[in-house]
Amino acid sequence: MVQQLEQLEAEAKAALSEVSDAPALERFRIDYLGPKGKLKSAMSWLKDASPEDKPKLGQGLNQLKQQLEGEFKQKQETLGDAKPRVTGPAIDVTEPGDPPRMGRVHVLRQVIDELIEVFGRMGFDVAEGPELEDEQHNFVDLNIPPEHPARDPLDNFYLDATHLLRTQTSTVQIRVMEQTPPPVRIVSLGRVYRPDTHDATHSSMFHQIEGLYVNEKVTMVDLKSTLMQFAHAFFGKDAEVRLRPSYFPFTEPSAELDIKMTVRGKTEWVELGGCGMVDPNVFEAVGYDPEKWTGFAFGLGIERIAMKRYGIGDIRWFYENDTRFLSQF
Ligand code: FA5
Repeated sequence: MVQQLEQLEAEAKAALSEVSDAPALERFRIDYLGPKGKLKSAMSWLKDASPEDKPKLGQGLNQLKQQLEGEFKQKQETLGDAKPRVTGPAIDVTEPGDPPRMGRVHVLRQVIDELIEVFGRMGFDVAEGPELEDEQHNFVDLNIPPEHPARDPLDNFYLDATHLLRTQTSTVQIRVMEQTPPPVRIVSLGRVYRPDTHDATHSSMFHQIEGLYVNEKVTMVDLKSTLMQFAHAFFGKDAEVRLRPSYFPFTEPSAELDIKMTVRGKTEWVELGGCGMVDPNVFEAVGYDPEKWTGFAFGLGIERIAMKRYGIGDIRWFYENDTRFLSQF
């Protein structure tokens, strides 16, 4: 057994003396000093050794180990790091990368785009107006008198005595008619602001779609059939439309648009917004001849439309930027 040890020592030293570069040194380390190396397996001789040989053999093995490790270290210092070096970049460029998280169009923007498309097919152009408005466009020209409760400062976000964040997209009706001679056929989609208390169906910032059609001999039939076409195109051919009498200062007669739909097995009438025939006072305010021109207008809440379309239970989810919600659309 002692002889075996001497043989191992001679063999290891010869192997080490032949090492001339870092890869060879690493091979030596694996062959002799590694966990599956020859020195490790030589340790198993101990259990077969006779009691009198055992201490000597143990000592010899330890000495050999220390010696080889010492010489290994020395060589390592002269030859450099013996561990296999990764040549090239430290990352494996052939590995498939983490797929980038793709963004997507916000559900409200998707609905807005679809509304533009649906009304575009019916001949409506898209018009835009400012979110920061003056009282003239938000109220006066829309036939909303100074004493009307809608003008209460507590019901509006006023920025100074005469400017406020628009409370409705009806302002764009005025801006378009001021600049365009009739006939006009536009939709306008955008943000509006009201200091409403936040709950599942109310937000202080939300979106509306405004529609305005002015021509000769326009009637309620045109209004209802346009809204019906929209409902069928957007909610499916089974959607039913109902106009419920209502009041808006800028339309006469006025109505609320309800849509009958089945949400999670429950059929109900859902209010989407207001509509009516453009009030002659509005035509006068923008310089249209009310004796000649007739028209209809409507203003619908886009969040409400989206909520009904997708069965979304809370308006606040649109604005929380929670990708678990947004990625569903
Ligand atoms: C108007 O804003 C009128 N300008 C609509 C109109 C246009 C009538 C043209 C006639 C002619 P109303 O205040 O009802 O009407 O609002 C319209 C819709 O906006 C509501 O039916 C609802 O869908 C939505 N809406 C109103 N307030 C909120 C709110 N706080 N949060 C979310 N949606 C709202």
